[in-house]
Amino acid sequence: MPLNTSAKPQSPDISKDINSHLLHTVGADPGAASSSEMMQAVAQVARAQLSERWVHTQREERKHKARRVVYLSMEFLMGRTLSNALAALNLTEGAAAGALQHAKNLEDLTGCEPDAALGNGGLGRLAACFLDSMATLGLPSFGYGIRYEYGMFAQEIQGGNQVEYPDSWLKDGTPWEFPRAELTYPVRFGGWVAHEDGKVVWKHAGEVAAKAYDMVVPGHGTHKVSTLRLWKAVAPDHIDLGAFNTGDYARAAAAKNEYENISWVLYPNDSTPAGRELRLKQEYFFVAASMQDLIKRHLDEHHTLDNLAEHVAIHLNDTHPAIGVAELMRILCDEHDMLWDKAWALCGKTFSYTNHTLMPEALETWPVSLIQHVLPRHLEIIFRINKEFLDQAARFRPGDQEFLKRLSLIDETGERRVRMAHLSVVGSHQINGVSALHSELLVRTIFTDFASLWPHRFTNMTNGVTPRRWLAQANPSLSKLLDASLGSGWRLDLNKLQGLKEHQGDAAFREQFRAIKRYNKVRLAHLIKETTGVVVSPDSLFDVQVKRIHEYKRQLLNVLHVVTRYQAILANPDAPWVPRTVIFAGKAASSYVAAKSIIRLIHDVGLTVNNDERIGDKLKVVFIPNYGVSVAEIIMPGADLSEQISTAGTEASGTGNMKLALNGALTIGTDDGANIEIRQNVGDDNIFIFGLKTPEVRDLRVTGYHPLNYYEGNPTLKAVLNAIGEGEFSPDEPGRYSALINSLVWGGDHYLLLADYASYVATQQQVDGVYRQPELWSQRAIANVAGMGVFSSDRTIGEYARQIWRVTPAPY
Ligand code: 26W
Repeated sequence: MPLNTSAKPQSPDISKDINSHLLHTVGADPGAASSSEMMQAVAQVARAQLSERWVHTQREERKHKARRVVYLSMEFLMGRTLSNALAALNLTEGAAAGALQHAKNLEDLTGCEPDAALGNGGLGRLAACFLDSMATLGLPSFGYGIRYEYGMFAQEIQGGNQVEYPDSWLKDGTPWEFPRAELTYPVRFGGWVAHEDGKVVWKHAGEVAAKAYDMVVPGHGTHKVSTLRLWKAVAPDHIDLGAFNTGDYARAAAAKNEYENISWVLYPNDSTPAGRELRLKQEYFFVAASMQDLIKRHLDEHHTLDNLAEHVAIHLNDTHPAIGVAELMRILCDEHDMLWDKAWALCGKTFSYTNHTLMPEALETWPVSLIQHVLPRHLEIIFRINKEFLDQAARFRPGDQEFLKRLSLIDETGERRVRMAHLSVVGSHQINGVSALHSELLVRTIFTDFASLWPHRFTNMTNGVTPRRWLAQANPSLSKLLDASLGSGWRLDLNKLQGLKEHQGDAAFREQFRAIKRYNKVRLAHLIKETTGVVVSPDSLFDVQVKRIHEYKRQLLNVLHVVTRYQAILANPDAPWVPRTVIFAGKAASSYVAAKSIIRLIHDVGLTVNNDERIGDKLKVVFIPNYGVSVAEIIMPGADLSEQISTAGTEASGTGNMKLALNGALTIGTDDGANIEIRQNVGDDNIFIFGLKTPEVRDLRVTGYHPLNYYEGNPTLKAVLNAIGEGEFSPDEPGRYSALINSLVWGGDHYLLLADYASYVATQQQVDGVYRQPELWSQRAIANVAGMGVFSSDRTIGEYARQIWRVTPAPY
């Protein structure tokens, strides 16, 4: 009997399998295989085991008629798969040994894999963390999305400007997908609706086939897996055969493209919904295919739809799949002859919805005319849902026409539009925000009227991140220290990190912790050198802001501080400055002019500051290009300071804030999103909170905000804004940033940068003060890691499973 039964079994020797796959699957000489060929061979070894686990999981779930969760999401930012799969399958050491036999490191192999970047930012990465947790908790689950041929664009910087390139992640194929040729469903569009003696028939005008490709998501510490099923649009076989037969191949190919373009590209926009027909078609395309798939599975197992709600929970990741509410009604009523009321009750028990943003410009609405054109039957269904809903609401508050107007699924001001958030709310039994503050703001602002009708529908599920990727995989050095001091259980129970509190006071432990941080900073410094050419010192404070570039996230406020510091160092070069490296990364939506201008400004400031000999190592500014999951895995462990500086009330949650704190960065942030809960969990002394709070932001806007007063009243701020606005950092084009600066001083400064500036700069000085005391800093950094247990996505998914989905791990 072994003493420690929880000890990890030894990782098996897989060198023979690797060689066999090199020879038989990859088609490469095992004696001369490249890193990329090795990566493919190792991936094949993992793939075979994933396949076994998938088959087993499906078989058991069928046998137990398990209740499942279906997670509908337009975005899944999966990143790379190999390292995670090896860890889950306990193959890491075996793969490393196999690689070594070919004179390679495992990192040489894993580095060859392109990211699956099928998402824009936080929402997409959250979906990927959730799949990891669903698999790990053993929840019967499917994620459904789109198999975009081109994911999030690749960002290059040319002359300080962002340039976008297509992300052809599939060009060399991927070892991770399982094409399911037999799972192909028709998805229809357009046409008109015939009402023939009580029967409704959608006379569609076009049809495309949706073909399933599965990615297997392995759980950790379990053999259970989750499935990510992605749909590819394929022209139906019968299209324009006439053109082919007459030899008009070009016309036939053009027709084919018209269908297949539906799954070509991810819309690279997280700020304003693209009001384009193709986007609406994408939304309906993947929802319709997913619904057919889940209904087929349900009928195979249960032979009736009457009990659908007992066996499936469908989750809407934001409003992007909201058309699913109308689609389920259409399937039940039109195709299965269910009565409307019964179908509607079933729908309401099945759907739940997460809102990820309060920003009015990001709330999806579609012109009624467009839905009429693309989905005429769905529009009728939406109108009927709306009518019955408004009748009910009118009984609740008789005579209040304004109330009904605000609640309506149709926005009647100007061009009539369907409000997808309203459709999601009326169709769901639970609606949640993604942090305590955000959920509270939802019921106080955009959903107040709904909350007065249905207070119990609204709830909070604070976001989380998977510790497997964001600690175990991204930070092997810290993981080793944690294993040695706490045991390895934190991977599956992140609350175990609390045990670090005991070690906080131990000088030797702090010393090791600092050495690990330094090692990770050296790694990050290498990446910076490689990608930007700038040499930075790992002994400087690494001050990190990484996220999509957006005005509300206030990268520009960070730049204002950088310039403040630059001017202060020049004015007082001999003061005991704490050397800083300010690190930015993130993509701007291609059409977002102000965000792109901020990227350019960061580069211009960097050029000036980094090349100013009077400054030296006291200040460096770098922008790491092409931010994505894999780049983040290097940045998070190397950060000292985490910038979370959105205007209070604008960042729904944030998840980068969690990844950074989990890796021992201290946060400088506003009272916003999950920062508030991070503060509660790490303690007030271990975080730097500054700036206006949400009610103060509201009050200031109501009483009248005058940015000019801040400009005139603060000479330091004035000097900074003047320097940027007058071209000190763009001498070749002095007016380059006048619009950006004018939007602050004269244009209303919508996100209140000037109002928060003084508080921000003062807080940055406090940061320096603590950083000067390495023992104190590392004590606080350790307290951050120790307090992050609650931000595991396992906790989040556990809450969703219990409170919203009522799904439990199948008992096998
Ligand atoms: C097409 C338009 C579009 C696409 C995506 C509009 C808005 C979105 C998302 C809501 C953007 C997003 O990623 N939101 C982020 O979601 C994270 C996960 O909940 C939160 O942590 C972030 O605060 C939120 O900005």
